Amino acid sequence: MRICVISDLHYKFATPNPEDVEQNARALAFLRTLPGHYDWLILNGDIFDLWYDWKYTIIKAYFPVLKILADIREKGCKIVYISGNHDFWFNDFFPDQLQVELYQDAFVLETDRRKIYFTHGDLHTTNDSRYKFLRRVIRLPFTKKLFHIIHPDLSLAIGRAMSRSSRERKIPPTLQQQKKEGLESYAASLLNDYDFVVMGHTHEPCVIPMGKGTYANCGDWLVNHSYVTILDGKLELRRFG
Ligand SMILES: [Mn+2]
Repeated sequence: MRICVISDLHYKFATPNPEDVEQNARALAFLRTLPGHYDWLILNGDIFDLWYDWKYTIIKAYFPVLKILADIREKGCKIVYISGNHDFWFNDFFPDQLQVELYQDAFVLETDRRKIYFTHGDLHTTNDSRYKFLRRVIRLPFTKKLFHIIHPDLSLAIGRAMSRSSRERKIPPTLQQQKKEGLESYAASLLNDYDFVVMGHTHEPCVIPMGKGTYANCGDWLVNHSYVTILDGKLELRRFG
């Protein structure tokens, strides 16, 4: 089996500065290399900077990405999408239009004598009860409904401001360290039962042998342009370009 794992692309629906335009373009250039090359594509969270699909509406700036996902599906590759902390408000678009399987927390795949655990990782930062509370509130059916009933242009303007503020807020080194250590210790706790644990969220690519298995982090597409492949049971961290 040929598996490709990507996370933290943070594809923007509004691209006001040249850096964002360049990031989106690079992400697309990479995605265009995928159709026909894999059996499984695992989208491990934070692919879009914000996702919402309304009853009759999707976000048009995402069309190029969705077109490539359709091409990937057409070549017979299965696509699994695990939500991150930027993309969690899914309705029926992905399963109905692209036959993408959605998972809120984690996905397990057993293939080539390997048991693999995929999750974004945002639940596993240590000492982050504030975020865990916020995560629960933001995923409540009521909050989702609220986003649903205001006009998409307005809800996206709010969403954009929120996602920008979370991005521009400098992550203090201690929080980044807590993220990294939290994810590593969560991986360690799983690696007696799994051969590979693959996460994202820290934006720091890594491959770390632990216990009987390996913890890998896909990194990100803002700085590292990195991703993970598992080809016939062999895991590798790669960089694009
Ligand atoms: Mn994240």
